[in-house]
Amino acid sequence: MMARRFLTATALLAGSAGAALANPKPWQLNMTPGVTEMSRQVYDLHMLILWICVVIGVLVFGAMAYAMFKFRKSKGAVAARWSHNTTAEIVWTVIPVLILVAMAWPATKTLIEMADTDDAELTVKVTGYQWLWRYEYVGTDVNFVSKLDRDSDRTRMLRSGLDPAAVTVDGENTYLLNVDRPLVLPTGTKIRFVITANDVIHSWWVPALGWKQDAIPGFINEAWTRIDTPGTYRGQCAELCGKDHGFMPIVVEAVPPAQFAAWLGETDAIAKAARAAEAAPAVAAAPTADAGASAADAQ
Ligand SMILES: [Cu+2]
Repeated sequence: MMARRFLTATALLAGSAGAALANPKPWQLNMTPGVTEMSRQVYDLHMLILWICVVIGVLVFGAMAYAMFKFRKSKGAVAARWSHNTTAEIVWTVIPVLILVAMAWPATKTLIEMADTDDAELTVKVTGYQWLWRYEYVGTDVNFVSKLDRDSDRTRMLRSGLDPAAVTVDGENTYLLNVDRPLVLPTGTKIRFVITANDVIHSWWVPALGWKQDAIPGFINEAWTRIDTPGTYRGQCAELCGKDHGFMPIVVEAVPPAQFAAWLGETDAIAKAARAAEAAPAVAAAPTADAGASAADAQ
């Protein structure tokens, strides 16, 4: 186990720094700072509010412990008899209100920024299904489903006898965390997601991007990202969506813009060729009378 963990750690170090920072590791505590400006803002907010809670906790429990110890009955302490103190009541109302406003201010600023999908350079439509994802690059013919990879799928079968720890990619354990076709995205580009579902509610969640967004049938939700670091970022469906909810992971492959443009161009050309072939099968099969007739009908 130790050796495996060491191997995993080495592989992560050898891989892209972004991925090493962003993907969860065994026994990891705390959130990931992620690989986008927004995910870092979310992380910083989380840390700020965590520390505010720690300070309040220490003060409140410290005061309680001090009072219980210092004014204990065995020392002859006698309880005070008064029941109201207007000054104290104002103070313990106003101070928490000020603290809440001080926390809500930066949180609201981040939420407003997260909701602003204007000026996106690329739009990807994400559709959740039981139990896989469909990705469409709006404005192109690139449209594919992304589902659990074969290794994980075989291993998860009841009584498969296969070892989940043996499902790895480059030394990283990817059991239930890998797909057959990842979502390829460019780095340094504002990408808008329009997210919906075709059957029940799912939720598209990649922790490294800093948000999750519900995929709801009949609704289109929006989100956006701008990924700083190339790498492979893994996520999962985050809304209980049926018996295979745990088997519809998400993989984002972030690549530099030039590499993305080449990938998109190539994939689009293949998709267009496939569509053309699909639209004209009867023409290709023209020698038979039936096919000839249906081709003529289609004209
Ligand atoms: Cu789901």
